[in-house]
Amino acid sequence: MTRVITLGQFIIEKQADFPYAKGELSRLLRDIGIAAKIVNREVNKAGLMDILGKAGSTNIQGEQQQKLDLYADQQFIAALKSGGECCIVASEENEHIIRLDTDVSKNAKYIVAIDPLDGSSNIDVNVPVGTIFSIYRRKSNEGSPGLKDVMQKGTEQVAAGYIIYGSSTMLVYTTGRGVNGFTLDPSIGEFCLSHPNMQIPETGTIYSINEGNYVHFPQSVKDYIKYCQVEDTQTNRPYASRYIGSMVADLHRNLIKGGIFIYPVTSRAPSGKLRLVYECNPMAFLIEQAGGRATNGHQRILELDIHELHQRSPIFIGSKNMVEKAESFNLIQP
Ligand code: AHM
Ligand code: MG
Repeated sequence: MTRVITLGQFIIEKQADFPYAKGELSRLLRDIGIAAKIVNREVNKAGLMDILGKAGSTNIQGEQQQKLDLYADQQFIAALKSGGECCIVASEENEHIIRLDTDVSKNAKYIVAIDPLDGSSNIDVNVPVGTIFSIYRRKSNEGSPGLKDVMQKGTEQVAAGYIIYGSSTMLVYTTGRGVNGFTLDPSIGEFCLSHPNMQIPETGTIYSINEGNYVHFPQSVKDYIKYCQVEDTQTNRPYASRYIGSMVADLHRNLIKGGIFIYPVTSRAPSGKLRLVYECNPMAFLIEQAGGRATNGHQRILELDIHELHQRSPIFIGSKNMVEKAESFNLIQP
C-alpha cells in the first residue's frame, strides 16, 4: 500500500535538512496550512453564503475588496499571531505592516508577506483563487522589527508558496530545496503529498497574458505575442493562449504543463499590475526552485530592490526557454 504523507509529516521530516533549525519555520508553515484549510472551507461555500459579495471597502491599491478577501486576511493573521513564530505580517490587503506584539510573537524570528486571496474578483464566477505567501528571516535582532525587515530582496526568502482553491485544493511550497505540492483530502482534512519534487518543463506551448490589453502593450510585447502565434512546427507554434485571470491558477497550470505567464507594463499600468512583495517574489522563488525563470524583462525578479511595500513590477515567468525567448524581444526597461 502506498504511504500517504501529510503536510505535517513532510514538514517534520524535512526539518532534518536544516540541522540548526529549531522547528520555528516548520511550525510557521504548519500554521499557514491550518489557516488555508479554514479559508478553503469558506471559499468552497462561497456560492451558498451571504458572505459572498463586495464588502464595500477599498484596499490600498484602490480596488474594491470582496468579503472573502477580508475573511482570508483575518484568518491568516490570526493563525500567525496565535502560532507565535512570526513577528510581522505584511498583507496585500493592508496599507501598513502589522506587528504581532503578543509576548511570544514580538521576539519571533520570521516575517510573513501574504496575498490572502489573490484573484478574488473571480470568486463569484467559481473560478479558482489562491493565497500566496512568502517568509523572510527577521534581520534586526535588537529593538522592535520594522519595515526594513519586510523590504528584503526576494533572494532572502526562506520559504514561499501558494494555495490554490480550485477543482481540488492544493498547497505548493518551497524552502529553497525544490518544490512540493500537497492536495487537500477533504475526507480526512489533511494536505497529502501528491506532487513531489515538481519541475516546470524547460519549454512549453502555452502563453498566458491578458490580450485584451493588447493596444496598451509596448511594441516588444506585441512582437512576442506575434511570435507565439506564428506557425512553426519545430517549436510547436502557434502556442495555445490560456489566461484565467487568477495568477495562482495560471501559474499552477503552467508549472505543471510548461508555459510562460506575462503581466507586462502597459500604458495604463506603467509599472505593471502585480506586486513585487506579495505576488512576484514568492512566485519567482517557487518557479526558479522548480527549474524555471522569472524576470521583469531585464532583471531577475528576486534581485529587484524594494522601495515601497506595495510596489508593482512587470513579470515574465515560467518555463526557462520561453522566458529567455521573451527577453530577447528587447523588452521595455521598467
Ligand atoms: P488581485 O490581487 O487584486 O486579485 O489582482 C491580481 C490578479 C492576478 O491574480 C491576475 O493574474 C491579475 O490580477 C489579472 O489582472 P487582469 O484582470 O488585469 O488581467
Ligand atoms: Mg493579488
